[in-house]
Amino acid sequence: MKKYPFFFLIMLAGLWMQCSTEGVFQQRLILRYNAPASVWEETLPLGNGRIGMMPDGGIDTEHIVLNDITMWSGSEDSEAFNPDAITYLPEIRELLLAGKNLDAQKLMYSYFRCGGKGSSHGSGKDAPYGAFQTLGDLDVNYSYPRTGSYPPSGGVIGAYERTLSLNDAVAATQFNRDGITYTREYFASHADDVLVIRLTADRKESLSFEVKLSRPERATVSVKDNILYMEGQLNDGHDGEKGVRFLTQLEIVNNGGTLASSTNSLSLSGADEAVILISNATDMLDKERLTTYSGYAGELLTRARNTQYNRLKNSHVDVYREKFDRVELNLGKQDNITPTNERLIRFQRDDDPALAALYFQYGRYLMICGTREDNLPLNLQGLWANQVQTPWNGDYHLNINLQMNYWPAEVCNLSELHRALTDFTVSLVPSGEKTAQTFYGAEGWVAHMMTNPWKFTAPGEHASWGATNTGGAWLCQHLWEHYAFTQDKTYLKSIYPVLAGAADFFLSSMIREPKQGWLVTAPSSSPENGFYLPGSREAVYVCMGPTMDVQIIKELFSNILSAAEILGIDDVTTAKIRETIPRLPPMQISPDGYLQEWLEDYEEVDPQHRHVSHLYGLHPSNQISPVTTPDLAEAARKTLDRRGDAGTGWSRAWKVNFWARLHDGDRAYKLLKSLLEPAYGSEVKMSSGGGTYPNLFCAHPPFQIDGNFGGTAGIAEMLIQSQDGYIHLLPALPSAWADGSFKGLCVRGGAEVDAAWKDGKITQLTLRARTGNTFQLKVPDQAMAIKKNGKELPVENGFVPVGMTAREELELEVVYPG
Ligand code: FUC
Repeated sequence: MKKYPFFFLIMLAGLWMQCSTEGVFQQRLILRYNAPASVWEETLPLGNGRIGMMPDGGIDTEHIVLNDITMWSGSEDSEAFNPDAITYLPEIRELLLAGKNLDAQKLMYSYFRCGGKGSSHGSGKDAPYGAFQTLGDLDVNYSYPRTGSYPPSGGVIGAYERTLSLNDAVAATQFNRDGITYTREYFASHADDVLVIRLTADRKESLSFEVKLSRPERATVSVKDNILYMEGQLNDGHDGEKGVRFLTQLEIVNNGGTLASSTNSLSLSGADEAVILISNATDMLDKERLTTYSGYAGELLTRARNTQYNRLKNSHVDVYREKFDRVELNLGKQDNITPTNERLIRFQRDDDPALAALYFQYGRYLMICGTREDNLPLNLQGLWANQVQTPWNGDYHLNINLQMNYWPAEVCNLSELHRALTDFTVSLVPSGEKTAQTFYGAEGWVAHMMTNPWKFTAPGEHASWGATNTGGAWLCQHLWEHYAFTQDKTYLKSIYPVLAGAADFFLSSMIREPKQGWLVTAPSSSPENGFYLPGSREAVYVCMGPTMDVQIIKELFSNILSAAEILGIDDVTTAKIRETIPRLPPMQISPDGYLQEWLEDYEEVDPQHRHVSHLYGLHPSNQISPVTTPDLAEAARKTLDRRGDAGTGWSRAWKVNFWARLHDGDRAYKLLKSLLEPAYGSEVKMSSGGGTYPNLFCAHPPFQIDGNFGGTAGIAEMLIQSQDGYIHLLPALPSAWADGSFKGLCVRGGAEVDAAWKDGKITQLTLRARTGNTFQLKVPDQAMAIKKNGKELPVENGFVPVGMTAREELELEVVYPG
């Protein structure tokens, strides 16, 4: 190897650091704490999309919560398809047509609901519905060498730090105890599919600890040949044998010291170094795996045991970085010294732009670590749970929450991870068809307000939230968006029948409302808000044609027509859709100037309700825009003012996206700030306490991961938009982010964009086409022209058409006056 003088290397390192603060290289992105976690919401999440762990970094004892995304109790529930419900449907509809919503609702509560126990109001862990559950707990008891000082083993602790590097998905705990520095590194390998913890000390023979595995219920722990086993079977909810079975294996690979075992623990004493390896598998997705689940857990462990720690770590980092490094966001120099919990508190005063960038990248980190193509989608907890009865069963709520989890997938350059959701949607179809037939005598497929890995698609047991029947259709938006960003026609062809099936349900089940003759869903509800009928103070939820349903159906219909055109399809469904679109209700503005949430201008039970369902048309759909529908945009603005800026974590996150779509950067920023309000406590609250925990997990409260992804998507919406057929750079840039840069954000039509700006003006712009296409670029505000190779490009109505071939990279110059 050529030898470089030392000073040259120093210069290179200096240059690298300088560049890295200027955004040319990925910034160092670190979550840092100066004490062990005292509650779970301070622990640091690690994961590889299938398994995960959250260590608390304790000094004498360490508690590490373990997770597997397939740890679901329950099993398929044929009782959910309630055969009697349909006999009440004509009467419910008659009552709705006569304006007797309250009577219709009473019938719904009693009869038009899933059969069986449904979700058991979020206590479903022992019911067929089931719950996403923690895998268990790893507890480590450390003992430390005697120091010889007086008093002996003083246990003086110094230089404690606990970190999570977003750059390489590795967490670390380090401290000095009585003069010895102890270091622990933790990661959930993206390459070898095991959990890894390495312990070292800077003095030989200083490492001694005992490890135990446990679980609050349904687990047996044993030891054989110095391997710790934890195995069990979850409740299938039917007193049967169908529950998910799991097997965890743990092994210590030691350098020096003595390894010993008891009936339920392993211990090591006086070692120089140790690596704890944990593997886990369940039989939920066995059919798709080559081996059985128990064989798989053993295989993973054997492979990891035979691999050097550094190789394990390097290959993990390589696989992870391939995704993480696709996107950069630089809003200022990162402060990697101040503890993250303090930065979070200070953010309310100092507006540290770099913290917003860290939060954005944390959302991408959580997506890369929480989901993967071949497994279940991220649930309400993502992949991370510390309970066996998680809040709301840790399931898949389809009236905002599951969808929000995947909002960043495309724009944040993690398109392949969207497949977890799109494949899951496809898997709901057979159950959804049965639900359409059983409850409505309708064609196609439908999913209501919530689902689980057992493909629950029936109406929920409580009509106030369970009646919404556009859950599946909302998921179909994601099927289309994946195409819009990738332009993958083979994929589009494969999902076309799913879109068409969702449309068939509405085409065959909507009824004609009497006043205007519009076609509407009935019965339905506007998630989860109620209203008063004139002259009554009783809350009503059940209605016909809530605005959100109409918007979702319109979008589904128009996506199908676009897909049909691309694929050259012209069939009965497309013909019916063309006929039906003009018969759907329009969006209506109330006499007070709000966008109406329901067909009628009812008074809401809770004007500040966390759901803002009728603005689905503003975001995630594009039916309301300040450019194309200014009146509706103004009504949306008024609606948001009336709803207020508070709410649960995910509600605040959605509002960041709304204001970004209204091109109001400072208001979007205000909402982002409220999303980042420091939160404590894990008690369920429905209208207060939303914000962000010390580990940057979103607080509903309790912890619910959707707000993290909604926040990340919201930041992306502030920087780039492409929903209206053109690329809009910095559409909602807040004054707090006057200077910055990003790399690798994606737009519909199939391109990546890099941009830098100063005082809000674009100073650098690069487009990278993934597919050959013509991209319409909106001339940025205040700009005069856009140049390519020094030559001005022609402008058509404020847009510059940029034709590109696949994989072409283009540098453009934005010219401002002066
Ligand atoms: C819906 C929301 C709640 C919560 C729950 C998981 O019911 O209204 O706020 O997010 O899902």
